[in-house]
Amino acid sequence: MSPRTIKLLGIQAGRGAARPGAEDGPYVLRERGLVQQLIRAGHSVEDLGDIPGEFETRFASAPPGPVNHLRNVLQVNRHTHACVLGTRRKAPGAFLLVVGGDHSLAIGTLAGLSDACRRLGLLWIDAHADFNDPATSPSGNIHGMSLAVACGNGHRDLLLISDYNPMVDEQDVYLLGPRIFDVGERENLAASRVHLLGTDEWRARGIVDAALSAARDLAAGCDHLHVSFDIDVLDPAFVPGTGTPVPGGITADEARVLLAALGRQGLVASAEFVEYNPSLDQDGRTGGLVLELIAALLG
Ligand SMILES: [Mn+2]
Repeated sequence: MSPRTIKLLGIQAGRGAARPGAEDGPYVLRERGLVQQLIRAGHSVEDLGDIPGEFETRFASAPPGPVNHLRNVLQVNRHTHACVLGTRRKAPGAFLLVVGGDHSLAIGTLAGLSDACRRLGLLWIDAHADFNDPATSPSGNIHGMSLAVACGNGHRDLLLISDYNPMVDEQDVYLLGPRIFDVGERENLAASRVHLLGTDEWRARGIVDAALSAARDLAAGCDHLHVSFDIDVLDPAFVPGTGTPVPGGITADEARVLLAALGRQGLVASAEFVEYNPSLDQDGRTGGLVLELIAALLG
């Protein structure tokens, strides 16, 4: 990607997940030189810090219910919505880079982006579909519901974070890489118009070719293209530091080449990297790879 102004936002969301630790992702990525890396690549960087506000972000276990930690996840995502919307309005030409945090944070980023643009396009790259609703979710963890909420299906209070419902039209979503589904989630997905390429089909069509073609298709109709990259789309062999690993994912090389191709194509206007969990990492290699993946997109 050619030199840009990058607005960097950390979202220390931890209570949408099943295990503690993802809330420390933004801190550790900064400690390991995320900002300096972007500057070395020639970009002008404004680090907006983490989401400000008076709320608890550290993980806590919850008695399982239909929507765990709803109040807290609402607070984090309302603040995220305001922060993303304000940033897009003040600096519409800047690239917004979000680092998480668990994937529940996408509700807030997509709400903000949706309210700031005319028509949002979304590449959701993930081992999971995150398409559960409170009735289909076996765990009640909101990080498995965030794409469904963005598409207009979920707890009412979450849907209301954005001025628009849905935040993104199903036909403007490409879901790449999922390889495990809950039963009701699979039914919801089958009934939707989301473009779905599971890992095997994605690889058969070409990891890079299929993603570039999806991005081109979205950019033809949408005025803002966002990439939501859940690092668990990679095989657990490459990312021990993530909370819900699923065997059979893409390799580190495939992910690097994919993101570099998307960066070169120049259609992506914002991206988030989520579900990096430093407390589960081994020898810091997941964190190192996340930095490499960000560099691949923005290098
Ligand atoms: Mn996810």
